[in-house]
Amino acid sequence: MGVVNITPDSFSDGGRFFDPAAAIAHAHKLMEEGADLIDLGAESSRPGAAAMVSAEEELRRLLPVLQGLRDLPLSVDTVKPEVMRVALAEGAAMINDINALRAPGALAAVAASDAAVCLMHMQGTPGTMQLAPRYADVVAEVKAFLQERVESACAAGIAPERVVIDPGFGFGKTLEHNLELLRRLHEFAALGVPVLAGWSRKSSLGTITGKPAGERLAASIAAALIAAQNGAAILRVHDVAATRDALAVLIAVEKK
Ligand code: HH2
Repeated sequence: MGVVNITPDSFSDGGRFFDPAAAIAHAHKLMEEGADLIDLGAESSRPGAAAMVSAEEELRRLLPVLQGLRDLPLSVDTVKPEVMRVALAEGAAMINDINALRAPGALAAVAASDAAVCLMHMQGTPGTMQLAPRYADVVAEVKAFLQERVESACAAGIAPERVVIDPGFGFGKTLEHNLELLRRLHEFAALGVPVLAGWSRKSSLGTITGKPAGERLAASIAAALIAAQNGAAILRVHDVAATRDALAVLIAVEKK
């Protein structure tokens, strides 16, 4: 899954693809590099992000890009049912919700379509989530949350074949929490649906390497490969070509 943020303020690529033509060109580039799916985000969820943008503003950013990329498999990264409904009507293949369809009306919006959905775990909200993340057992708590959300999605009429789960690296988690989740990612297979992992350029990698977001490629690839080895079926990344090369080596080794 290649990331295209149509935002002025995303933590790693904010402003680069705010112009619809730049976003469209970047999505095509990521597909040429080997992405299977493009994740379009029109609202930043970075830690400490200011007030959410309105649904109108999110759609104003999103629509020209969605309409310009009709031929590609698209995921739309949004927490708002209004935005989900429009994205699905425009043909989005997946809704990627960092809020796991908890907003009123979100389950129904996805249930009314045939699209896939990614249910992600987050403790708190983007504005506050990194202030004091706390868990007794991070893997058990994230798993229990995701299990409940998968059950809610199924109860709302979303077939389990349409559901993907994501522990939400960096969303209300310390470095230690993120590492524990990565180390034990294979335990999420017990929920019976594919696992998505997003480590690309995240601040935990900055803490480990001491590098700013623009210099975290090697660290991102290392984390992506560990996630793949630990069972992730989908990797959410900004750097598709380099991740593809790394994955090709893993696949070659595992083929034997
Ligand atoms: N991470 C980000 C955004 N959306 N969705 C899922 N399912 N999993 C993630 O780990 C995830 C996500 C944050 O990264 P980015 O899109 O680069 O930044 P921003 O939220 O600032 O736009």
